[in-house]
Amino acid sequence: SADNAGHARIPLPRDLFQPERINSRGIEFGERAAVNRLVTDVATERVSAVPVNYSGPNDVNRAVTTARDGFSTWSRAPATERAAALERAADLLEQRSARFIAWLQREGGKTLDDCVSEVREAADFCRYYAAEGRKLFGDAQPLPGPTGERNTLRLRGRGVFAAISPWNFPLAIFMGQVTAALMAGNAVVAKPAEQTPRIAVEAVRLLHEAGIPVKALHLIQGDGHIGAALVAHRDIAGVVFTGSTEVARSINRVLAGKDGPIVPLIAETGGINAMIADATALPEQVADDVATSAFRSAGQRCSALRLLFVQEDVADRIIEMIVGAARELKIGDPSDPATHVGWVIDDDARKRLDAHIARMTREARVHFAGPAPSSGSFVAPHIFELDDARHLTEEVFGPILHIVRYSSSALDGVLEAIADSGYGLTLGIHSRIDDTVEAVVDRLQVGNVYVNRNMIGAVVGVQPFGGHGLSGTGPKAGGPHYLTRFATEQTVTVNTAAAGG
Ligand code: TXE
Repeated sequence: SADNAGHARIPLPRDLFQPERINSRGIEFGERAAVNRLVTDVATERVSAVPVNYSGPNDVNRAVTTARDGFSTWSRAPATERAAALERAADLLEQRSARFIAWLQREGGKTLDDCVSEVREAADFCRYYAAEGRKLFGDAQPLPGPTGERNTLRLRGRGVFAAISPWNFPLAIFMGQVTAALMAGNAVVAKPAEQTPRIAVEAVRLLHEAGIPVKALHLIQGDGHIGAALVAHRDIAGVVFTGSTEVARSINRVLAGKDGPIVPLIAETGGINAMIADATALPEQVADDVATSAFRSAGQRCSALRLLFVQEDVADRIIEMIVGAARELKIGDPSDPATHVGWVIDDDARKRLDAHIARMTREARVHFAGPAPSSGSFVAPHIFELDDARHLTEEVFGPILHIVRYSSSALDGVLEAIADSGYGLTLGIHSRIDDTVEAVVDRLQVGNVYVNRNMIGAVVGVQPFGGHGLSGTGPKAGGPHYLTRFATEQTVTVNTAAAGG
Protein backbone atom coordinates (compact mmCIF):
# COMPACT_ATOMS: atom_id res chain seq x y z
CA SER A 1 0.00 0.00 0.00
CA ALA A 2 1.06 3.57 -0.62
CA ASP A 3 3.19 5.35 1.91
CA ASN A 4 2.02 8.83 2.65
CA ALA A 5 4.59 9.63 5.29
CA GLY A 6 6.40 12.92 5.06
CA HIS A 7 3.71 15.11 3.52
CA ALA A 8 2.26 18.00 5.42
CA ARG A 9 -1.37 18.94 5.03
CA ILE A 10 -1.29 21.60 2.35
CA PRO A 11 -3.27 24.76 3.05
CA LEU A 12 -5.71 25.77 0.35
CA PRO A 13 -4.89 29.02 -1.47
CA ARG A 14 -6.97 31.88 -0.07
CA ASP A 15 -8.69 32.78 -3.31
CA LEU A 16 -9.80 29.24 -3.96
CA PHE A 17 -13.39 29.83 -3.05
CA GLN A 18 -13.82 33.15 -4.76
CA PRO A 19 -16.54 32.55 -7.30
CA GLU A 20 -15.07 33.26 -10.65
CA ARG A 21 -16.51 33.50 -14.08
CA ILE A 22 -14.55 31.30 -16.37
CA ASN A 23 -15.04 33.50 -19.41
CA SER A 24 -12.76 36.27 -18.21
CA ARG A 25 -10.20 37.95 -20.44
CA GLY A 26 -11.62 36.61 -23.66
CA ILE A 27 -9.52 33.50 -23.36
CA GLU A 28 -12.14 31.20 -22.06
CA PHE A 29 -15.63 31.49 -23.37
CA GLY A 30 -19.00 30.93 -21.81
CA GLU A 31 -22.11 32.18 -23.52
CA ARG A 32 -24.45 29.96 -21.57
CA ALA A 33 -25.55 30.50 -18.02
CA ALA A 34 -23.27 29.37 -15.26
CA VAL A 35 -23.71 25.81 -14.11
CA ASN A 36 -22.91 25.45 -10.46
CA ARG A 37 -20.52 22.69 -9.66
CA LEU A 38 -20.48 21.61 -6.04
CA VAL A 39 -17.06 21.16 -4.56
CA THR A 40 -15.99 20.31 -1.06
CA ASP A 41 -13.15 22.02 0.72
CA VAL A 42 -11.52 18.95 2.15
CA ALA A 43 -9.96 20.90 5.00
CA THR A 44 -13.16 22.42 6.35
CA GLU A 45 -15.68 20.07 4.71
CA ARG A 46 -17.48 23.19 3.56
CA VAL A 47 -19.37 22.60 0.36
CA SER A 48 -19.52 25.50 -2.05
CA ALA A 49 -20.73 26.05 -5.54
CA VAL A 50 -18.28 27.24 -8.15
CA PRO A 51 -20.01 28.82 -11.10
CA VAL A 52 -18.65 27.52 -14.34
CA ASN A 53 -19.90 29.04 -17.53
CA TYR A 54 -20.59 26.32 -20.03
CA SER A 55 -19.70 27.18 -23.58
CA GLY A 56 -22.28 27.16 -26.34
CA PRO A 57 -22.02 26.52 -30.07
CA ASN A 58 -21.07 30.15 -30.77
CA ASP A 59 -18.20 29.88 -28.32
CA VAL A 60 -16.99 26.74 -30.05
CA ASN A 61 -17.13 28.45 -33.39
CA ARG A 62 -15.32 31.53 -32.10
CA ALA A 63 -12.63 29.45 -30.39
CA VAL A 64 -11.96 27.31 -33.46
CA THR A 65 -11.98 30.26 -35.83
CA THR A 66 -9.58 32.25 -33.66
CA ALA A 67 -7.39 29.18 -33.24
CA ARG A 68 -7.19 28.80 -37.01
CA ASP A 69 -5.84 32.29 -37.11
CA GLY A 70 -3.43 31.46 -34.27
CA PHE A 71 -2.27 28.36 -36.14
CA SER A 72 -0.83 30.34 -39.04
CA THR A 73 1.63 32.12 -36.72
CA TRP A 74 2.29 29.40 -34.17
CA SER A 75 2.95 26.70 -36.75
CA ARG A 76 5.68 28.88 -38.26
CA ALA A 77 7.40 29.60 -34.96
CA PRO A 78 10.71 27.71 -34.77
CA ALA A 79 10.52 24.40 -32.92
CA THR A 80 13.08 25.72 -30.43
CA GLU A 81 10.72 28.56 -29.55
CA ARG A 82 7.75 26.24 -29.09
CA ALA A 83 9.90 23.92 -26.97
CA ALA A 84 11.13 26.80 -24.82
CA ALA A 85 7.54 27.77 -24.01
CA LEU A 86 6.81 24.21 -22.85
CA GLU A 87 9.94 24.19 -20.70
CA ARG A 88 8.87 27.45 -19.09
CA ALA A 89 5.48 25.88 -18.43
CA ALA A 90 7.19 22.98 -16.64
CA ASP A 91 9.14 25.44 -14.46
CA LEU A 92 5.99 27.36 -13.61
CA LEU A 93 4.15 24.16 -12.73
CA GLU A 94 6.85 23.27 -10.28
CA GLN A 95 6.93 26.75 -8.77
CA ARG A 96 3.17 26.64 -8.27
CA SER A 97 2.84 23.01 -7.36
CA ALA A 98 1.15 23.75 -4.02
CA ARG A 99 -1.64 25.57 -5.81
CA PHE A 100 -2.16 22.77 -8.31
CA ILE A 101 -2.04 20.17 -5.58
CA ALA A 102 -4.79 22.05 -3.75
CA TRP A 103 -6.93 22.15 -6.87
CA LEU A 104 -6.39 18.47 -7.56
CA GLN A 105 -7.51 17.66 -4.05
CA ARG A 106 -10.46 19.91 -4.20
CA GLU A 107 -11.83 19.09 -7.62
CA GLY A 108 -10.48 15.59 -7.96
CA GLY A 109 -10.63 14.29 -4.37
CA LYS A 110 -7.14 12.87 -4.79
CA THR A 111 -4.75 11.89 -2.04
CA LEU A 112 -1.62 13.95 -1.47
CA ASP A 113 0.67 11.33 -2.96
CA ASP A 114 -1.44 11.19 -6.09
CA CYS A 115 -1.53 14.99 -6.39
CA VAL A 116 2.21 15.33 -5.96
CA SER A 117 2.92 12.72 -8.61
CA GLU A 118 0.34 14.20 -10.97
CA VAL A 119 1.95 17.66 -10.90
CA ARG A 120 5.31 16.01 -11.54
CA GLU A 121 3.87 14.04 -14.46
CA ALA A 122 2.41 17.18 -16.01
CA ALA A 123 5.81 18.88 -15.84
CA ASP A 124 7.45 15.73 -17.25
CA PHE A 125 5.13 15.80 -20.26
CA CYS A 126 6.07 19.43 -20.99
CA ARG A 127 9.80 18.71 -20.83
CA TYR A 128 9.64 15.40 -22.70
CA TYR A 129 7.60 16.75 -25.59
CA ALA A 130 9.83 19.81 -25.73
CA ALA A 131 12.92 17.59 -26.04
CA GLU A 132 11.33 15.24 -28.58
CA GLY A 133 9.92 18.18 -30.50
CA ARG A 134 13.32 19.84 -30.85
CA LYS A 135 14.52 16.69 -32.61
CA LEU A 136 11.46 16.07 -34.77
CA PHE A 137 10.40 19.55 -35.77
CA GLY A 138 13.78 21.16 -36.35
CA ASP A 139 15.29 21.37 -39.81
CA ALA A 140 13.90 19.30 -42.67
CA GLN A 141 15.63 15.89 -42.92
CA PRO A 142 17.69 15.37 -46.08
CA LEU A 143 16.83 12.10 -47.85
CA PRO A 144 19.10 10.11 -50.16
CA GLY A 145 18.21 10.40 -53.85
CA PRO A 146 19.51 10.64 -57.41
CA THR A 147 21.87 13.38 -58.47
CA GLY A 148 20.18 16.40 -59.93
CA GLU A 149 17.59 16.60 -57.20
CA ARG A 150 17.39 17.30 -53.51
CA ASN A 151 14.81 15.57 -51.32
CA THR A 152 13.86 16.62 -47.85
CA LEU A 153 11.20 15.53 -45.40
CA ARG A 154 9.72 17.61 -42.65
CA LEU A 155 6.95 17.40 -40.10
CA ARG A 156 4.39 20.17 -39.77
CA GLY A 157 1.36 20.86 -37.64
CA ARG A 158 -2.04 19.83 -38.99
CA GLY A 159 -4.16 22.81 -37.97
CA VAL A 160 -6.58 23.16 -35.08
CA PHE A 161 -6.61 20.16 -32.75
CA ALA A 162 -9.51 19.39 -30.43
CA ALA A 163 -8.20 18.05 -27.10
CA ILE A 164 -10.83 16.31 -24.98
CA SER A 165 -9.79 15.02 -21.58
CA PRO A 166 -11.19 13.06 -18.61
CA TRP A 167 -11.42 14.00 -14.94
CA ASN A 168 -9.20 11.28 -13.49
CA PHE A 169 -5.90 12.99 -14.33
CA PRO A 170 -7.29 16.48 -14.85
CA LEU A 171 -3.86 18.11 -14.90
CA ALA A 172 -1.46 15.49 -16.30
CA ILE A 173 -3.62 14.18 -19.15
CA PHE A 174 -4.87 17.66 -19.99
CA MET A 175 -1.32 19.05 -20.14
CA GLY A 176 -0.01 15.98 -21.98
CA GLN A 177 -2.57 16.28 -24.78
CA VAL A 178 -2.32 20.04 -25.12
CA THR A 179 1.47 20.31 -25.03
CA ALA A 180 1.94 17.48 -27.55
CA ALA A 181 -0.44 19.14 -29.99
CA LEU A 182 1.18 22.54 -29.49
CA MET A 183 4.73 21.22 -29.80
CA ALA A 184 3.82 19.67 -33.14
CA GLY A 185 2.82 23.13 -34.36
CA ASN A 186 -0.95 22.89 -33.99
CA ALA A 187 -3.32 25.35 -32.42
CA VAL A 188 -5.56 23.79 -29.78
CA VAL A 189 -9.10 24.09 -28.52
CA ALA A 190 -9.25 22.10 -25.30
CA LYS A 191 -12.34 20.81 -23.55
CA PRO A 192 -11.65 19.41 -20.09
CA ALA A 193 -14.01 17.08 -18.25
CA GLU A 194 -17.03 18.81 -16.79
CA GLN A 195 -16.08 17.45 -13.37
CA THR A 196 -12.74 19.31 -13.26
CA PRO A 197 -13.12 22.67 -15.01
CA ARG A 198 -11.02 24.87 -12.74
CA ILE A 199 -7.80 22.88 -12.94
CA ALA A 200 -7.95 23.32 -16.69
CA VAL A 201 -8.40 27.08 -16.35
CA GLU A 202 -5.30 27.24 -14.17
CA ALA A 203 -3.37 25.11 -16.64
CA VAL A 204 -4.33 27.23 -19.64
CA ARG A 205 -3.44 30.45 -17.84
CA LEU A 206 -0.07 28.98 -17.00
CA LEU A 207 0.57 27.95 -20.61
CA HIS A 208 -0.33 31.42 -21.86
CA GLU A 209 2.00 32.92 -19.29
CA ALA A 210 4.74 30.54 -20.41
CA GLY A 211 4.54 31.96 -23.91
CA ILE A 212 1.87 30.04 -25.80
CA PRO A 213 0.04 32.71 -27.82
CA VAL A 214 -3.50 33.29 -26.61
CA LYS A 215 -4.81 32.69 -30.12
CA ALA A 216 -3.10 29.30 -30.35
CA LEU A 217 -4.69 27.83 -27.22
CA HIS A 218 -8.34 28.07 -26.22
CA LEU A 219 -10.41 26.53 -23.52
CA ILE A 220 -14.08 25.76 -23.73
CA GLN A 221 -16.13 24.31 -20.90
CA GLY A 222 -19.04 21.94 -20.77
CA ASP A 223 -20.14 18.33 -20.92
CA GLY A 224 -20.26 15.83 -23.76
CA HIS A 225 -22.60 17.96 -25.84
CA ILE A 226 -20.04 20.68 -26.19
CA GLY A 227 -17.30 18.11 -26.79
CA ALA A 228 -19.39 16.71 -29.63
CA ALA A 229 -19.96 20.19 -31.07
CA LEU A 230 -16.21 20.81 -31.01
CA VAL A 231 -15.43 17.56 -32.79
CA ALA A 232 -18.10 18.28 -35.40
CA HIS A 233 -16.71 21.72 -36.26
CA ARG A 234 -15.63 21.85 -39.90
CA ASP A 235 -12.23 23.38 -39.13
CA ILE A 236 -11.00 20.75 -36.70
CA ALA A 237 -7.95 19.06 -38.23
CA GLY A 238 -7.36 16.41 -35.56
CA VAL A 239 -8.79 15.10 -32.30
CA VAL A 240 -6.93 13.82 -29.28
CA PHE A 241 -9.22 12.14 -26.78
CA THR A 242 -8.78 10.30 -23.49
CA GLY A 243 -11.81 8.81 -21.81
CA SER A 244 -14.26 5.99 -22.22
CA THR A 245 -14.37 3.61 -25.18
CA GLU A 246 -18.00 4.49 -25.76
CA VAL A 247 -17.28 8.21 -26.23
CA ALA A 248 -14.27 7.46 -28.45
CA ARG A 249 -16.61 5.48 -30.69
CA SER A 250 -19.11 8.29 -30.82
CA ILE A 251 -16.35 10.76 -31.76
CA ASN A 252 -15.30 8.39 -34.53
CA ARG A 253 -18.84 8.35 -35.87
CA VAL A 254 -19.02 12.15 -35.88
CA LEU A 255 -15.68 12.39 -37.70
CA ALA A 256 -16.73 9.75 -40.22
CA GLY A 257 -19.92 11.65 -41.01
CA LYS A 258 -18.20 14.97 -41.69
CA ASP A 259 -17.64 16.39 -45.13
CA GLY A 260 -14.21 17.71 -45.93
CA PRO A 261 -10.80 16.40 -44.92
CA ILE A 262 -10.24 13.04 -43.20
CA VAL A 263 -9.63 13.88 -39.56
CA PRO A 264 -7.43 11.60 -37.44
CA LEU A 265 -8.44 10.55 -33.93
CA ILE A 266 -5.85 9.71 -31.29
CA ALA A 267 -7.79 7.92 -28.56
CA GLU A 268 -6.76 6.49 -25.20
CA THR A 269 -9.57 4.64 -23.53
CA GLY A 270 -10.27 2.19 -20.74
CA GLY A 271 -9.60 -1.44 -19.98
CA ILE A 272 -10.59 -4.50 -17.99
CA ASN A 273 -7.04 -4.92 -16.78
CA ALA A 274 -5.98 -8.34 -15.57
CA MET A 275 -3.18 -9.76 -13.48
CA ILE A 276 -2.09 -13.39 -13.45
CA ALA A 277 -0.47 -14.88 -10.35
CA ASP A 278 0.77 -18.46 -10.70
CA ALA A 279 1.96 -20.91 -8.06
CA THR A 280 5.54 -19.62 -8.22
CA ALA A 281 4.57 -16.04 -7.38
CA LEU A 282 5.71 -14.54 -4.08
CA PRO A 283 2.46 -14.21 -2.07
CA GLU A 284 3.47 -11.14 -0.02
CA GLN A 285 4.51 -9.29 -3.10
CA VAL A 286 1.38 -10.25 -4.99
CA ALA A 287 -0.81 -9.05 -2.12
CA ASP A 288 0.98 -5.74 -1.86
CA ASP A 289 1.01 -5.16 -5.61
CA VAL A 290 -2.65 -6.13 -5.98
CA ALA A 291 -3.76 -3.74 -3.23
CA THR A 292 -1.76 -0.90 -4.81
CA SER A 293 -2.94 -1.66 -8.34
CA ALA A 294 -6.62 -2.14 -7.55
CA PHE A 295 -7.29 0.37 -4.79
CA ARG A 296 -4.87 3.26 -5.14
CA SER A 297 -6.52 6.42 -6.50
CA ALA A 298 -9.77 4.73 -5.45
CA GLY A 299 -9.34 2.53 -8.53
CA GLN A 300 -9.90 5.52 -10.79
CA ARG A 301 -6.90 4.91 -12.98
CA CYS A 302 -7.31 3.54 -16.46
CA SER A 303 -4.35 1.25 -15.66
CA ALA A 304 -5.91 -0.10 -12.44
CA LEU A 305 -6.24 -3.82 -11.83
CA ARG A 306 -9.83 -5.10 -12.16
CA LEU A 307 -9.46 -8.86 -12.57
CA LEU A 308 -6.96 -11.11 -10.80
CA PHE A 309 -6.42 -14.68 -12.02
CA VAL A 310 -4.80 -16.70 -9.29
CA GLN A 311 -3.68 -20.30 -9.60
CA GLU A 312 -5.83 -22.47 -7.35
CA ASP A 313 -2.96 -24.10 -5.36
CA VAL A 314 -2.01 -20.73 -3.90
CA ALA A 315 -5.35 -18.95 -4.16
CA ASP A 316 -6.54 -19.22 -0.54
CA ARG A 317 -3.27 -17.97 0.85
CA ILE A 318 -2.96 -15.09 -1.62
CA ILE A 319 -6.58 -13.99 -1.24
CA GLU A 320 -6.20 -13.95 2.52
CA MET A 321 -3.13 -11.76 2.21
CA ILE A 322 -4.83 -9.39 -0.23
CA VAL A 323 -7.73 -9.01 2.19
CA GLY A 324 -5.17 -8.27 4.91
CA ALA A 325 -3.56 -5.58 2.74
CA ALA A 326 -6.97 -4.08 1.88
CA ARG A 327 -7.85 -3.95 5.58
CA GLU A 328 -4.82 -1.74 6.20
CA LEU A 329 -5.99 0.95 3.78
CA LYS A 330 -7.27 4.14 5.32
CA ILE A 331 -10.21 5.60 3.47
CA GLY A 332 -11.37 9.16 4.00
CA ASP A 333 -10.37 12.81 3.77
CA PRO A 334 -7.89 13.00 0.90
CA SER A 335 -6.10 15.98 2.44
CA ASP A 336 -5.11 13.86 5.44
CA PRO A 337 -1.60 12.59 4.68
CA ALA A 338 -2.45 9.20 6.20
CA THR A 339 -5.28 8.55 3.72
CA HIS A 340 -4.79 5.92 1.01
CA VAL A 341 -8.22 5.97 -0.62
CA GLY A 342 -9.96 9.33 -1.16
CA TRP A 343 -13.29 10.14 -2.80
CA VAL A 344 -14.57 8.85 -6.05
CA ILE A 345 -15.11 11.73 -8.42
CA ASP A 346 -18.76 12.51 -7.71
CA ASP A 347 -22.06 11.19 -6.51
CA ASP A 348 -23.02 9.78 -9.90
CA ALA A 349 -19.86 7.69 -9.90
CA ARG A 350 -20.57 6.54 -6.34
CA LYS A 351 -24.08 5.44 -7.30
CA ARG A 352 -22.84 3.50 -10.33
CA LEU A 353 -20.21 1.74 -8.23
CA ASP A 354 -22.66 1.03 -5.41
CA ALA A 355 -24.98 -0.62 -7.95
CA HIS A 356 -22.12 -2.83 -9.18
CA ILE A 357 -21.22 -3.75 -5.60
CA ALA A 358 -24.85 -4.66 -4.89
CA ARG A 359 -24.96 -6.90 -7.96
CA MET A 360 -21.65 -8.59 -7.11
CA THR A 361 -22.77 -9.08 -3.51
CA ARG A 362 -25.73 -11.06 -4.84
CA GLU A 363 -23.92 -12.95 -7.58
CA ALA A 364 -20.34 -13.48 -6.39
CA ARG A 365 -18.49 -14.54 -3.28
CA VAL A 366 -17.62 -11.56 -1.07
CA HIS A 367 -14.10 -11.68 0.39
CA PHE A 368 -13.93 -8.12 1.59
CA ALA A 369 -16.28 -5.16 1.91
CA GLY A 370 -14.43 -2.26 3.50
CA PRO A 371 -15.99 0.39 5.67
CA ALA A 372 -16.62 3.79 4.09
CA PRO A 373 -17.39 7.12 5.75
CA SER A 374 -21.16 7.55 5.81
CA SER A 375 -21.21 10.96 4.16
CA GLY A 376 -19.45 12.07 1.00
CA SER A 377 -18.67 10.33 -2.29
CA PHE A 378 -16.74 7.45 -0.81
CA VAL A 379 -16.64 3.89 -2.08
CA ALA A 380 -14.78 1.42 0.10
CA PRO A 381 -12.49 -1.22 -1.38
CA HIS A 382 -14.31 -4.47 -2.21
CA ILE A 383 -13.01 -7.89 -3.18
CA PHE A 384 -15.24 -10.40 -5.00
CA GLU A 385 -14.58 -13.85 -6.35
CA LEU A 386 -16.24 -14.88 -9.61
CA ASP A 387 -16.45 -18.39 -11.03
CA ASP A 388 -16.01 -17.07 -14.56
CA ALA A 389 -14.16 -13.98 -15.77
CA ARG A 390 -16.77 -13.49 -18.44
CA HIS A 391 -19.19 -12.21 -15.79
CA LEU A 392 -17.19 -8.99 -15.83
CA THR A 393 -18.06 -7.42 -19.14
CA GLU A 394 -17.34 -3.76 -18.61
CA GLU A 395 -14.79 -1.51 -17.04
CA VAL A 396 -15.65 -0.82 -13.40
CA PHE A 397 -13.96 2.46 -12.59
CA GLY A 398 -13.53 2.22 -8.82
CA PRO A 399 -11.79 0.36 -5.95
CA ILE A 400 -13.33 -3.03 -6.73
CA LEU A 401 -11.27 -6.15 -7.32
CA HIS A 402 -12.60 -9.31 -8.97
CA ILE A 403 -10.77 -12.60 -8.52
CA VAL A 404 -11.01 -15.80 -10.54
CA ARG A 405 -9.17 -19.04 -9.69
CA TYR A 406 -7.63 -21.16 -12.43
CA SER A 407 -6.06 -24.60 -12.45
CA SER A 408 -2.47 -25.05 -13.59
CA SER A 409 -3.63 -26.68 -16.82
CA ALA A 410 -5.97 -23.82 -17.67
CA LEU A 411 -3.59 -20.93 -18.41
CA ASP A 412 -4.65 -20.99 -22.06
CA GLY A 413 -8.25 -20.42 -21.03
CA VAL A 414 -7.15 -17.46 -18.88
CA LEU A 415 -5.32 -15.89 -21.81
CA GLU A 416 -8.34 -16.44 -24.03
CA ALA A 417 -10.65 -14.79 -21.51
CA ILE A 418 -8.34 -11.77 -21.30
CA ALA A 419 -8.06 -11.51 -25.08
CA ASP A 420 -11.82 -11.99 -25.53
CA SER A 421 -12.57 -8.88 -23.51
CA GLY A 422 -11.32 -6.92 -26.51
CA TYR A 423 -9.45 -4.47 -24.28
CA GLY A 424 -5.68 -4.30 -24.24
CA LEU A 425 -4.41 -1.66 -21.86
CA THR A 426 -2.45 -3.05 -18.90
CA LEU A 427 -1.56 -6.55 -17.73
CA GLY A 428 0.27 -7.81 -14.65
CA ILE A 429 2.09 -11.14 -14.34
CA HIS A 430 3.47 -12.58 -11.16
CA SER A 431 5.52 -15.67 -11.95
CA ARG A 432 9.10 -16.77 -11.53
CA ILE A 433 9.03 -18.99 -14.61
CA ASP A 434 10.58 -17.01 -17.45
CA ASP A 435 8.92 -19.15 -20.14
CA THR A 436 5.47 -18.47 -18.70
CA VAL A 437 6.11 -14.74 -18.58
CA GLU A 438 7.43 -14.73 -22.11
CA ALA A 439 4.53 -16.77 -23.45
CA VAL A 440 1.94 -14.52 -21.82
CA VAL A 441 3.60 -11.32 -23.07
CA ASP A 442 3.79 -12.80 -26.52
CA ARG A 443 0.22 -14.08 -26.69
CA LEU A 444 -1.59 -10.96 -25.50
CA GLN A 445 -1.86 -7.71 -27.41
CA VAL A 446 -1.69 -5.47 -24.38
CA GLY A 447 -0.17 -2.00 -24.33
CA ASN A 448 1.62 -2.04 -20.96
CA VAL A 449 2.78 -5.22 -19.23
CA TYR A 450 4.09 -5.22 -15.65
CA VAL A 451 6.07 -8.26 -14.53
CA ASN A 452 6.45 -9.12 -10.82
CA ARG A 453 5.47 -5.63 -9.71
CA ASN A 454 2.41 -3.44 -9.34
CA MET A 455 0.56 -2.04 -12.34
CA ILE A 456 1.02 1.60 -11.44
CA GLY A 457 3.57 3.29 -13.61
CA ALA A 458 3.49 5.35 -16.72
CA VAL A 459 6.59 7.42 -16.19
CA VAL A 460 6.93 9.82 -19.10
CA GLY A 461 9.69 8.71 -21.47
CA VAL A 462 10.31 5.57 -19.39
CA GLN A 463 7.03 3.66 -19.61
CA PRO A 464 5.18 5.13 -22.61
CA PHE A 465 1.50 4.46 -22.00
CA GLY A 466 -1.49 3.40 -24.08
CA GLY A 467 -3.38 0.37 -25.33
CA HIS A 468 -4.81 -1.64 -28.22
CA GLY A 469 -8.27 -2.58 -29.42
CA LEU A 470 -11.05 -1.23 -27.21
CA SER A 471 -8.34 0.52 -25.17
CA GLY A 472 -7.24 2.97 -27.83
CA THR A 473 -5.52 3.78 -31.07
CA GLY A 474 -1.98 4.48 -29.90
CA PRO A 475 0.63 5.85 -30.24
CA LYS A 476 1.71 5.90 -26.65
CA ALA A 477 1.60 9.06 -24.59
CA GLY A 478 5.02 9.93 -23.22
CA GLY A 479 6.71 7.81 -25.90
CA PRO A 480 8.94 8.63 -28.86
CA HIS A 481 6.25 8.19 -31.53
CA TYR A 482 3.52 10.25 -29.93
CA LEU A 483 4.24 13.66 -31.47
CA THR A 484 4.40 12.35 -35.01
CA ARG A 485 0.68 11.55 -34.96
CA PHE A 486 -0.11 15.20 -34.34
CA ALA A 487 1.74 16.18 -37.49
CA THR A 488 1.64 15.80 -41.25
CA GLU A 489 4.73 15.01 -43.29
CA GLN A 490 5.83 17.03 -46.25
CA THR A 491 8.37 15.84 -48.82
CA VAL A 492 10.00 18.48 -50.97
CA THR A 493 11.81 17.42 -54.16
CA VAL A 494 13.86 20.13 -55.82
CA ASN A 495 15.29 19.82 -59.30
CA THR A 496 18.75 21.15 -58.52
CA ALA A 497 19.90 20.84 -62.15
CA ALA A 498 17.17 23.20 -63.36
CA ALA A 499 18.21 25.73 -60.76
CA GLY A 500 21.64 25.72 -62.30
CA GLY A 501 23.50 23.58 -59.77
O1 TXE B 1 -14.76 9.57 -19.57
P1 TXE B 1 -15.86 10.08 -20.62
P2 TXE B 1 -14.51 10.02 -18.07
C1 TXE B 1 -10.63 6.37 -19.31
C2 TXE B 1 -11.02 5.47 -18.20
C3 TXE B 1 -12.51 5.64 -18.15
C4 TXE B 1 -12.71 7.08 -18.53
C5 TXE B 1 -13.03 7.95 -17.35
O2 TXE B 1 -10.61 4.16 -18.44
O3 TXE B 1 -13.13 4.82 -19.11
O4 TXE B 1 -11.49 7.49 -19.12
O5 TXE B 1 -13.13 9.31 -17.73
C6 TXE B 1 -16.20 14.27 -23.07
N1 TXE B 1 -18.26 13.90 -27.78
N2 TXE B 1 -9.26 6.76 -19.23
O6 TXE B 1 -15.60 9.47 -17.23
O7 TXE B 1 -17.20 10.09 -20.04
C7 TXE B 1 -16.44 14.47 -21.60
O8 TXE B 1 -17.11 15.67 -21.38
C8 TXE B 1 -17.13 14.51 -27.38
C9 TXE B 1 -8.34 6.11 -20.13
O9 TXE B 1 -14.25 11.49 -17.99
O10 TXE B 1 -15.59 9.32 -21.85
C10 TXE B 1 -15.01 14.45 -21.08
O11 TXE B 1 -14.36 15.68 -21.30
N3 TXE B 1 -16.72 14.53 -26.09
C11 TXE B 1 -6.95 6.46 -19.98
C12 TXE B 1 -14.35 13.39 -21.95
O12 TXE B 1 -15.16 13.29 -23.12
C13 TXE B 1 -17.48 13.91 -25.17
C14 TXE B 1 -6.50 7.35 -18.94
C15 TXE B 1 -14.23 12.02 -21.32
O13 TXE B 1 -15.49 11.62 -20.85
C16 TXE B 1 -18.68 13.25 -25.53
C17 TXE B 1 -7.53 7.97 -18.17
C18 TXE B 1 -19.06 13.26 -26.90
N4 TXE B 1 -20.15 12.65 -27.33
C19 TXE B 1 -8.86 7.64 -18.31
N5 TXE B 1 -19.20 12.70 -24.42
C20 TXE B 1 -5.91 5.90 -20.91
N6 TXE B 1 -6.15 4.80 -21.61
O14 TXE B 1 -4.82 6.48 -20.99
C21 TXE B 1 -18.39 12.99 -23.39
N7 TXE B 1 -17.34 13.74 -23.84
